[in-house]
Amino acid sequence: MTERTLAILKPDCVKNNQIGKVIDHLLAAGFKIVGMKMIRLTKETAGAFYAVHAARPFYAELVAFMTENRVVPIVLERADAVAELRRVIGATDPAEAAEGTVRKLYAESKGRNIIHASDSVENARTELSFFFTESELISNL
Ligand code: 3AN
Repeated sequence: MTERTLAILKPDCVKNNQIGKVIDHLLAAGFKIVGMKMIRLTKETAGAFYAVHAARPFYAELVAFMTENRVVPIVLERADAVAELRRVIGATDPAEAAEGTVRKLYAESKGRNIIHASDSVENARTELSFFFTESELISNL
């Protein structure tokens, strides 16, 4: 079934000029871009986005990293988008990510891992509305 999911190109991706390469990879994997913007997260907005991780030991590091440069939230559409994007980006730790995945190709470490992807259909819905209004995501006729 056609689904939407959220990717975020993280500050390391923006800083290293890898936006184009990663977007190319996603398009080649059959995703259609239906929303995209470049923004700078604040400590408050990054903290709210990652609120589920608030109790984890790496939370402060994660919020600091996500605010160190601009990020590019992207809404992606295709069949089984949520599961497919998780497969295409690879494991959280690039050292454990499968060959040919975005994180294996471009990421540096578990903390600085280039891209975020929603991990469930329900979370995708919440995360899309965190960054985009309804009118920004209207389907093309
Ligand atoms: P994923 O991004 O693959 O869904 P999660 O949900 O386990 O991974 O973690 C959310 C984010 O927290 C990761 N993208 C990563 O940037 C960061 N993170 C996860 N584990 C660690 C860790 N052990 N040390 C530093 N940062 C981490």
